[in-house]
Amino acid sequence: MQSAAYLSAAKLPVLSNTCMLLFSLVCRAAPAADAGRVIAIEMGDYRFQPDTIELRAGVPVRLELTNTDGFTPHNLTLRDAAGKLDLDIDIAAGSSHTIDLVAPVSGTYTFYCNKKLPFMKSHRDRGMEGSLLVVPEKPQ
Ligand SMILES: [Cu+2]
Repeated sequence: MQSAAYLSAAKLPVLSNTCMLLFSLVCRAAPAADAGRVIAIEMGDYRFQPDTIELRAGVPVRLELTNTDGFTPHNLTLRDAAGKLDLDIDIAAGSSHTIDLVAPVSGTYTFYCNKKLPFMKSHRDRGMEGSLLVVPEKPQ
């Protein structure tokens, strides 16, 4: 499945208008890589791979989220206190979803999976968490 963030709201009711606030990704190893970049994130075995992603503020990048587990649903939740980032994307086992994003504000954000079965540790508590580092749009 593939859709821009602003189009996915209909398919993902949990994604609100804030999805129009796209955010960009720039890999930690190559922060200069910019628009048009695709970052594949695998979700499986209670991990995000990679679990550290560096983005450049204001630059659109595509995220390809893939749940590599055969049975367990996962999720990507990413919110900041100011409400500029508000993602809550469920990915069924064995499924993928693509989203185009732009991070508007530099900073460090935590993303995680919000899944939890009753009487079990949450996926986040089992380690399904990562860091999103958004660097300023122009190198300083
Ligand atoms: Cu999960």
